[in-house]
Amino acid sequence: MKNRIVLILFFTFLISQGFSKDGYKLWLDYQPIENSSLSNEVKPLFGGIYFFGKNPTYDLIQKELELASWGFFNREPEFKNLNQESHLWIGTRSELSQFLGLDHQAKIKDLGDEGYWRGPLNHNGESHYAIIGNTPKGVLYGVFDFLRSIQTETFDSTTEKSDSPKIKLRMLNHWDNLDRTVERGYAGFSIWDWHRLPGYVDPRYIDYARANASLGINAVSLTNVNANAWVLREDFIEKVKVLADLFRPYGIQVFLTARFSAPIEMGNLETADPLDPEVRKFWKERVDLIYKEIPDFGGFLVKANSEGQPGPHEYGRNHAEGANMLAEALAPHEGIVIWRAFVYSHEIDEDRHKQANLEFEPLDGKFLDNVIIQVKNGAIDFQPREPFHPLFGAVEKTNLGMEFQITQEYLGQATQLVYLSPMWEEVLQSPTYRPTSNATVASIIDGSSSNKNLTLMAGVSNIGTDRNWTGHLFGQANWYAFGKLAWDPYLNSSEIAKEWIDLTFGQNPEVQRNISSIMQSSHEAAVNYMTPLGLHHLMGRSHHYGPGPWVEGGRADWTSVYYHRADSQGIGFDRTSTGSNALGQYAPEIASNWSNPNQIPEKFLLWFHHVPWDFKLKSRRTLWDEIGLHYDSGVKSAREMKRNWDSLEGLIDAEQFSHVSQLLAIQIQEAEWWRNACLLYFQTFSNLPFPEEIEKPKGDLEYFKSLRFPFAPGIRPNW
Ligand code: GCW
Repeated sequence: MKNRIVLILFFTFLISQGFSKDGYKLWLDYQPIENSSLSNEVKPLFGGIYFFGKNPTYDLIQKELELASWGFFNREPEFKNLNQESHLWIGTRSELSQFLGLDHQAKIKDLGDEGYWRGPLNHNGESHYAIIGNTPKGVLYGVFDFLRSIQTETFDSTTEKSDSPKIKLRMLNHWDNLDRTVERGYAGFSIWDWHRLPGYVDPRYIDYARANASLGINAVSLTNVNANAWVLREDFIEKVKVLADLFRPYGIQVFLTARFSAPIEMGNLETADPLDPEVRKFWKERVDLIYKEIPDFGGFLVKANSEGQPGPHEYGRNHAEGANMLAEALAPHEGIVIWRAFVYSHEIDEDRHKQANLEFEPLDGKFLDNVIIQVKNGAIDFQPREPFHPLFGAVEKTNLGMEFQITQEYLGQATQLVYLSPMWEEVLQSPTYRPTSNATVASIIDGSSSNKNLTLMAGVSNIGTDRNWTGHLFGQANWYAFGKLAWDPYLNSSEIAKEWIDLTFGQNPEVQRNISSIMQSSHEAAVNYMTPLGLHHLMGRSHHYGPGPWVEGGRADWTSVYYHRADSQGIGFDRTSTGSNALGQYAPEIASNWSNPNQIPEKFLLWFHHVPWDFKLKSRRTLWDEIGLHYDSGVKSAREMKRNWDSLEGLIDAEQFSHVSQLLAIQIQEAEWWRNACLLYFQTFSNLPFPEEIEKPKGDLEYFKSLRFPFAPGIRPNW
């Protein structure tokens, strides 16, 4: 007993001293530098820092360097004058112009507003190390990269590095409600403490901004796309202003979601018709009011005419008329409208897969320049794996942005370790064949093949009030990878993972190898035990937690049976020309290739084809057997992930170890539950025995069907 108390006191002490790794510090945990040659190289830089200017961004860079110096060396950094011994030079190109040769000047200028250059700089026989941007924001990004290179032990004072983002808006979308619940949030409540704002400023806001800035995330939309007009009231704008003021020096612009019916709800108008002069006046005045408080306000993110949200269709107007009305109000202030393409209507009896293209293709060329259409990565809804959305490449004149979901609504929520970057990479690297023959999704959203300047990658946030921000420690890796890909959509997931592992778990090669293999296999594992071979939308109704392939009744495209279409003959959704022909919305190269069930990549087979149970796959096995093998292999991978993790006991921080180990045990149970429930259910259609090689599904289908989760997190209010 006494020993236990001593132990508890010891842990409490560790936590209070910040020794224990509870995840709060994210990837910005500046640990002592153990490598002595690196330490010798870096220490003098922290002993002689010189800023070439003064502004709020430099003030916070200074604070970051202080934090880092205490972490790396357990001592205060020294800020010097130019004439004293200054080793680390920090400033913009114009501030340093007299020290830069023409070639340096030109090189840095080309990096644009947000790019940075860092490297050795010699002056009067003295060598310095300089971090230079064209703006303070570029400098900030350079400093974070410099600190990261120290943390990952890749810093080299003799080489130069420059970088600049490929996408203009790199944005988090919070689905946070004003009552602090978070739609599809699995990490506690919203970090926006609206009730205590504007008076109380939670220190978390700063750490949130630091984390985002360290990745180059430069925009956030604070509120749920299922919007509440209340946030546009004066008292709430006061609160938003506090956040905007805090985020500004970190280079982060604030956006809000605009509820289309706000003119009725708060303007006492009878209509929200976008062509009505009073409605236009309402929005113009509201926008002017916001900009008076927040001069660099980003603009509005809008979900309209989708899942019951109000929109222009109520008034016989189209998306362009709706978006343009807001865009006109925002244009004088250089604000933009981000209009979501996630639309599907109750009335239209078309495969939901087709609806965005049906609504947006005819409007190509009708949207104002400050409108960007935000498109989910796939046409259905953030499923464990989706083919890329057919709107990418289908319009030429419209600005298109990407929407990924960082929060794991359909991918294990916060109980499962699923590293999402390989999934995003797969989408980004997909060839679209349009608008140019070598175009990929990445080249459309970074503007290089689509010739657009207004470019965007948005990620639906997985952040909440949990001490470790994301519920599952590995949720941090998804936030991290999203930021990295938004900066450069051509990056490689395993390299991103490596960097995050370095920053989170340190340098031990065995630890790195093991965790990297866990992360890299995790997405395919989840696809296998949830929805292999192109199956989709099999999750439990509304909360989307766990399997529910039997879900039927009510609105068809909210059920599982609508998507898998299993019957005694076979399974899958025929989206070829004999079915819904959603495939016809892709470029002819893709449509013709994928319309053949023997040619389509098998990972998409049942997404586009209804296939007989005895159809032979490339392995020469039947579809039924392959379905069994895939579900089973998913479970086996989950177990392998835990075995790998457990072998790290003693090599990593005990708190991190236990947190993940416990969650992996849950993940195995959930994977088994998925496999058992889905295979037993599908067997009622196939009437075939399970393949020999697999562990036979256990349990009772009726029991699985009877499970209910009314208190699962993240459920939509009134849903
Ligand atoms: O994935 C679905 C979610 C809804 C969400 C919607 C959307 C915000 O289940 O909760 O609503 O997508 O993206 O608008």
